[in-house]
Amino acid sequence: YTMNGAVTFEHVTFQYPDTAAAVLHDISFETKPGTTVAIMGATGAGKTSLVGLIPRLYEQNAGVIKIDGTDISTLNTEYLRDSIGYVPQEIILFTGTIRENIAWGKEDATLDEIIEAAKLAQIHDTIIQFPLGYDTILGQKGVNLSGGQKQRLTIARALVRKPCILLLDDSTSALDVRTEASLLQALRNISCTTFLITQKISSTLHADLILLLEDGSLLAQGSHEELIADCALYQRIYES
Ligand code: M5T
Ligand code: MG
Repeated sequence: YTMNGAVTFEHVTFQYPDTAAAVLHDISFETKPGTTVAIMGATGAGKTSLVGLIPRLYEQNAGVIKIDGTDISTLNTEYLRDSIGYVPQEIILFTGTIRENIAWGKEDATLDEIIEAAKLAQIHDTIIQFPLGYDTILGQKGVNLSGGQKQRLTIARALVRKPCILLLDDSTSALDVRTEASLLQALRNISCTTFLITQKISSTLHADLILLLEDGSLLAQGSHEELIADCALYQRIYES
């Protein structure tokens, strides 16, 4: 079957094997398929750790994580990671063409699939302005992209695998508000459940669910309107 991408955390607690204290405490939330979930919180709050549990990069110590109602610990990890696109916080591009960089990890991707992913990631128009287009070489020997262009290229790399769930770890920090909004809308249109780690209020405004983490705990969750009404920390972030 293919995933709908409804993710549920039930009382999830997590500690890295080599650390003394838990970095996530009793996290519970529920997402609907195809929606946008923004994850906010100060540095070290546990944002990267939380999304890493979804493709089972780590195993939680307590609690249950479900996708479409199925406990992910019962799912084949290869299947799970095939269905989940992960754009890590550290961008990795290599010397090679744009086409090769997008297809990295899915070398059998056709040019049509690469272009489709680049369009969704809002980077196609930039790519076709280079004289060599998708054959443009990146890196020391070639073109140097801006921070936001690199981010969108790595998002395209995740999208070429046609994920049902997309994890964006700070991957839109360098994008302007309009480009980010177009990206999120494009992901909604293909019904891809999107977890967006962000420090920007502009990204949370259109999220269906905002998770606000503080020291590994879920301080608040809800829509922008709900958090503005109920959560003092969110109000402070909004006003700053
Ligand atoms: C949360 C610790 C980290 C922090 C806490 C990735 C990682 C993190 N930690 C480890 O002990 N080992 C690891 O491999 O876990 O860290 P985080 O989830 O990375 O926090 P964040 O993503 O909210 O922070 P940032 O800076 O990316 O905004 O105590 O030491
Ligand atoms: Mg992080």
